Amino acid sequence: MKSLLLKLLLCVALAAAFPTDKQDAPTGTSEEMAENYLKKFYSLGTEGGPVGRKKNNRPFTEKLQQMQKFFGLKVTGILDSKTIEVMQKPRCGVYDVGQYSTVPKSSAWQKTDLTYRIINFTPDLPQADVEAAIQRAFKVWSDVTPLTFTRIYNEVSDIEISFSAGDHKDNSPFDGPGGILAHAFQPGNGIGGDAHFDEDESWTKTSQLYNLFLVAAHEFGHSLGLSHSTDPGALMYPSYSSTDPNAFQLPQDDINAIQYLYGKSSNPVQPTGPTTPTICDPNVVFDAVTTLRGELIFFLNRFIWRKHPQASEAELMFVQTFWPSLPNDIDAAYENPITEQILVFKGAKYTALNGFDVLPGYPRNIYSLGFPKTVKRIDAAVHIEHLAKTYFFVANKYWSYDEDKQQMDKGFPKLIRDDFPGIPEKINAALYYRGRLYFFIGRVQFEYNLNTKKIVQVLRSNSWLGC
Ligand SMILES: [Ca+2]
Ligand SMILES: [Ca+2]
Ligand SMILES: [Ca+2]
Ligand SMILES: [Zn+2]
Ligand SMILES: [Zn+2]
Repeated sequence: MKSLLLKLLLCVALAAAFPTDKQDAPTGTSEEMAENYLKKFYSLGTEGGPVGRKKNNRPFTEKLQQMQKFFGLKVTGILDSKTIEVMQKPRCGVYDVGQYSTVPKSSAWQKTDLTYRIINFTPDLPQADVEAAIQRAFKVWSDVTPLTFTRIYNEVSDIEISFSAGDHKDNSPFDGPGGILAHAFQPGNGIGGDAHFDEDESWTKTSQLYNLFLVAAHEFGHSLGLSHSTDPGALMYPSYSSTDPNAFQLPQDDINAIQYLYGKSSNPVQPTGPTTPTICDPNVVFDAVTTLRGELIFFLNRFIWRKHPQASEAELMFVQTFWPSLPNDIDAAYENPITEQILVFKGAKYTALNGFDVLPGYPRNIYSLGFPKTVKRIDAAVHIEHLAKTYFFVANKYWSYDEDKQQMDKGFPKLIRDDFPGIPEKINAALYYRGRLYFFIGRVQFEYNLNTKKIVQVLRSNSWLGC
């Protein structure tokens, strides 16, 4: 039941992702929702000026624009469907103060050895799993700073951790399942530093919603004095992002923010973290590119860029937002339009996806496709629709797989340079789109005509993303 619900949620989110160009007329309920959202997270109505829902109400429009700017949306001041979609995402209950790259040092603890206490436990997980998630969430921050965190049991600590539902006597009631997941208070006495988790959520230790470690690591960032980041790849981004909890590394944006407050770690090797790609970064090298039911998906470490042919802009999201069980840093991917499956390769394993579902029985071994044991990973894969063949590229060779017979064609591997003259070795990704073949090699792509066996043009890799 839970997985069905999750699927439904995903489908709704995906269906909403590419609305037609016309603005949705906001209904009474979405305006009310938006007003509540801006009151909670953008202090609408608390900074003077009347609160109202009239369309020309300036504070409302200004706050809406502030919110759109924060989330990198088009700043229109209009409650369009994209804005509503972002507002409906589950998130942290702490307000989004604005576009700060740093927070004032005065908001930090004036000591580095901090204590925490777990006041109560959620029934969703065994106690040991809650303890492990919380310990690991603190380690995220102690790994990159001089901070230490010691658990105490019988007296009041700096960071008091509790699970509660609805009103829990701090003027910031929780809201039932979804919506606000947790909140935390900035450093200080009493409630300062404390972190509260909404017991109406289901807490997990997996990539199922909601992973306690990921949410706790975010909340402890507030407990230490951080505010929200506008970087969609940052841990301190306000909305919950499904990322692989096991592969989690603190992003560089968060490292910079916490080190500004507390200084660097005493570790001789300073830890660094992943950065979030910007759409037109000329240095972008894609891991893999595939079509997905008319859209294009560009894999890039822990992200995908998703581009609909009718949309002017591509959307950046975590790989696991689409496919919770898929790993980061994949090697190759292709869509078989007959089976409507996407095959995703990493190392000697591959997984089949049907839309947003991982098919049962996967991952499988690539040797079941007919590769010799000498092949440890695939550089790129592409399906050529009118031939019903899939080409796999490995170093300077390629294989041809017959999708009808479900076997490798005889006489392969062949040398890439013999059959694709002019195409360099070591292909990063390949795509067949509207009758043309594209080879992505480093920062560029070669558009290739299969019939004439000629390179048509050389483009920048990210020209697909509107760059
Ligand atoms: Ca909630
Ligand atoms: Ca619960
Ligand atoms: Ca690749
Ligand atoms: Zn937060
Ligand atoms: Zn609270």
